[in-house]
This record gives sequence, C-alpha cells and structure tokens, in this order.
Amino acid sequence: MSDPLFDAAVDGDRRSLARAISRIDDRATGTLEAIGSLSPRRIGGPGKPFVLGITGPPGAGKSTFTDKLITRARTRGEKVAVVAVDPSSPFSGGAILGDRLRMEGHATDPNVFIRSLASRGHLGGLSRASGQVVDLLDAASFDLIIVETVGVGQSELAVMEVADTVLVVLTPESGDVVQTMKAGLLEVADLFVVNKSDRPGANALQRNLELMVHLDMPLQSTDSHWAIPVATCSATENDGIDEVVDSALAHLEWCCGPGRPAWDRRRAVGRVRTFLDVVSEDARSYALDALRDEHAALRLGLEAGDINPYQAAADWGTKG
Ligand SMILES: Nc1nc2c(ncn2[C@@H]2O[C@H](COP(=O)(O)OP(=O)(O)OP(=O)(O)O)[C@@H](O)[C@H]2O)c(=O)[nH]1
Ligand SMILES: [Mg+2]
Repeated sequence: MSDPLFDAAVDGDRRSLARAISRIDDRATGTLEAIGSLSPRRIGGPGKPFVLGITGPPGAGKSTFTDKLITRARTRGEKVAVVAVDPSSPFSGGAILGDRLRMEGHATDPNVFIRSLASRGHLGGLSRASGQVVDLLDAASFDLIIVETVGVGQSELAVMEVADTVLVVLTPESGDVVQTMKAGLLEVADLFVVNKSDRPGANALQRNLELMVHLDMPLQSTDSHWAIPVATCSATENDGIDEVVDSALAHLEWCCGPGRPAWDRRRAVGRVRTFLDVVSEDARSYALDALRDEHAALRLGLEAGDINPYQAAADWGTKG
C-alpha cells in the first residue's frame, strides 16, 4: 500500500525523506507496507544505485574517507546519500557528532543527503533498518548510497550485507591482521584500505594484509574469484583516494561480470535476510508485548524463578 509520506520522499522532498527514515527507525506501523510498495531500481541490476558499505574499527577514518568520496561523486554529478548506522553502540559513542563534523562541507548541497541511523535494538535490528533505508534511498533516485558502520560486533557487520561492495578501512593503529580476522572483517571485505598512510606502519600492515587475503588464493581475479585489493591512503591528506574509488568500481564491474553470479548470490541472500530480519524481530516484539499483557503471569513466573525459561520457550514455540 502506498503512503503519502514515502511517495513525497521518493519524489525528492528532503523533509519527507528524513521523516520517512525516522518512521523506519521507529518501526512505525505501516512502514513495511510503505517500503514494500516502493520500486527499488537495484532489482534490475547492480550499480543503479551503487551501494557502498564502509566499515572498520572506531576512529579508522571512515567518515573522513566518506567525505572525500562524496566530493568525487559530486564532481561526477551524482546524487549521494550517506547512512551512518549505529551511533547507539557502546563501541563508538559520539559517532553522530563526529560524522556530522567530518562531512559538514556537504551539509548545504541539495544533492547530498546525510543521515545517522540511531537504530536501537538487538541482532537484526540494525540491518533491518538500514536495509529499508537503502531501499527508500534507492527508490528516491540516489546514485551512490554509502552505508558507514563501525566494524565491531556481529549486528554491525550484518549491516554490510546490504552493500554491493564493502570497503574495510583499517589504520596502522587499529591492530594487526590477527585482530582484523578476529573481528570478522576479512569475511565482509571486498576491498581493504589502510588509511592514515601519513603515519608509520601503513606499508607493513598493507603487506601483511596482502599475505593474508592471498593465502591459498589466486592473486588475480577470475570470473568466479575476486582477488581482494589492499590499498593505502590518507583521507586527511586526500592521498590515494582515487585508486580506492577505481578498485571499488572494478569490484562493481566484476559483480556485473559474466552471468554476474556474485551479485545475484548477494541479492538472493539479502532477500532472505530481509524476510528473516523482519519476522525474527516481530516475533520478539510480539513476545515482549505478550509478557507485558496476556502472558504477564508467565513473566512473573520467570522473574520469580518458578518457571523454567527453557521449558517455557519450548512450550512457546509449539504455540505458534
Ligand atoms: N593522520 C591522519 N588522521 C586521520 C586520517 N583520516 C582520518 N583521520 C583522523 O582520525 C580521526 C577519526 O576520523 P573519523 O573519520 O571520524 O573516523 P571514523 O572511522 O568515522 O570514526 P567512528 O565513526 O567514530 O568509528 C579524526 O580525528 C580524523 O581527522 C588520515 O588519513 N591521517
Ligand atoms: Mg564515522
């Protein structure tokens, strides 16, 4: 069912866009139907729009880098949206302020839309909200949609599943390759960039990352294998950014390659994930409501320790 607020957002009204995103973030009633009635262009194929995910440890320079990307995209005449997900995470307090400051130069450009997503909630909540926001921005004709999230924790990294290409930003200070692997960043990366190359240690980290990503893997990309590039740059010095942009576009092109299996697979997984995000969260909120309301006795029993939570959950499962 179409919704006037979402229709106005898609037609280019920025206030409506901001309000529609707040409704997504608040999980307002009717949002799913409104999103479901949109016609995202990316169903047709990758690149229209290009959804670029940027993740990495706190303070790696993701927002500074994003700011430089916006400038380049604007030079090409593209309409850009940035979604900075996660400000409520305990790992990156203050991100909203930081993100705003870093991208301040674009604040008055009518073709740049920057939005922080204060998505609360548990596993699945962040990726649910960001997936819906990306679908809305897609329908609203943005050419480049950048999704920034701190690369700490499973729910933050799940956000990256919405992207066509995922860029992992590291720094000489952000730890060694072992920590990168432990954080799960290798699994999500299509490209690595070691930022703050103006500081010591960037080249050593680049070499170690290269060794890691090419372990047992061909150095060159083939139709079925993408060889993850490892670049260095300095976002503040505006150095090396163009090379990273070229690599990101090369990845996008690779996704669109013969039969574009990678992109199709990503989209297929994404569609199932969208469904699961919504139903799992709804099931939880249904249970929360029920514990407050008609199953208050169950909650009291759980709180008092009179009811075994495992048994109650098993019984709950057989209810639906
Ligand atoms: N020396 C140096 N400092 C940089 C570079 N890029 C970013 N910084 C600085 O690093 C700090 C963090 O930059 P941000 O862009 O906010 O980092 P972020 O990854 O977005 O941070 P969170 O969103 O809080 O996780 C700021 O003080 C930047 O000025 C760089 O290339 N070289
Ligand atoms: Mg940031």
